[in-house]
Amino acid sequence: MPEFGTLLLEWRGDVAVLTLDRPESLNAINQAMHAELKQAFDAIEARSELRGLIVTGAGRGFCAGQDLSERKPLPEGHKYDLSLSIEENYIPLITRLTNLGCPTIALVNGVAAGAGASLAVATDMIVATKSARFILAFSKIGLGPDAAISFHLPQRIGSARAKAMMMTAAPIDAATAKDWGLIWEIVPDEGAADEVARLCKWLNSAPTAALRAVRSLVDASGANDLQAQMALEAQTQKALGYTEDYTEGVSGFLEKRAAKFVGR
Ligand code: LHQ
Repeated sequence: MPEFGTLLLEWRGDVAVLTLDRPESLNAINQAMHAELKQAFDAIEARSELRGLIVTGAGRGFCAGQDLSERKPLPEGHKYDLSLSIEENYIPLITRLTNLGCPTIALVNGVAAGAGASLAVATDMIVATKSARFILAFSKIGLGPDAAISFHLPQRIGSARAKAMMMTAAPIDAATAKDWGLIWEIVPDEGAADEVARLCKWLNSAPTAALRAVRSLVDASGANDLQAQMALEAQTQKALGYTEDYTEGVSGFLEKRAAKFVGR
């Protein structure tokens, strides 16, 4: 298991729990964290049995986005090319997260701002603590959205709310986020650790291939027409019908017992 300075990566069974660990800056993503995120994803992707990823933050925040202390204005006549960091860091990060062969969950334990919100929204499912807030802070510093939030957010909450969130940078609390369908569940602030344990237990006993199929199908639905989507569903069920978990699921039902899924 790699040792990190800005992250914690632990395994609970076959579920990876990735904790952003720079609480003094609300887990803002600096260059060191970007580098360690790459190593963490190398380790996660290399796992032979991978049944889930939970991303959360240490301390009172989830992630405050890009570390702005690394973006101090340059001397007169010099400017940063912001596309470089996006192409080198954020695009690979979101690509790897959304391509992972298991369900991904963000446990948003406090403020999620800028690219921190983008990271949470790129997961399959968000659980947030009661005091969590989502702030699309980009416009506050004169930037547009990045790290795929302009792709994912309108899909989740519709373009009117997504545009207003991104233009105003207004903090959206957990209750509103749930009302809008951005998050699945709210847990008490002091219940975050228990929730991680509960989610790990569920993911470690879930039919992983079937959950992975949910993401593939839902993600494909935006670009497919009805016939293409139904054909994809048929092909997906064909593949799932050959899995150990399908055989076990049906046996469990017929034998009136809980199925014991192995994730394959
Ligand atoms: C921070 C940060 C932070 C460093 C809090 N950096 N220290 C951008 C540029 C380039 C390329 C790619 O993409 C991007 C994407 C982006 O992510 S742009 C958006 C960047 N993030 C922001 O603009 C958010 C900035 N932070 C805030 O607005 C506030 O801190 C929020 C609303 C998140 C939380 O407010 P509070 O709860 O009042 O906490 P705080 O402001 O007191 O922050 C606590 C500490 O964390 C503080 O440090 P200090 O030494 O004073 O205690 C902050 O400076 C530090 N911090 N965010 N992004």
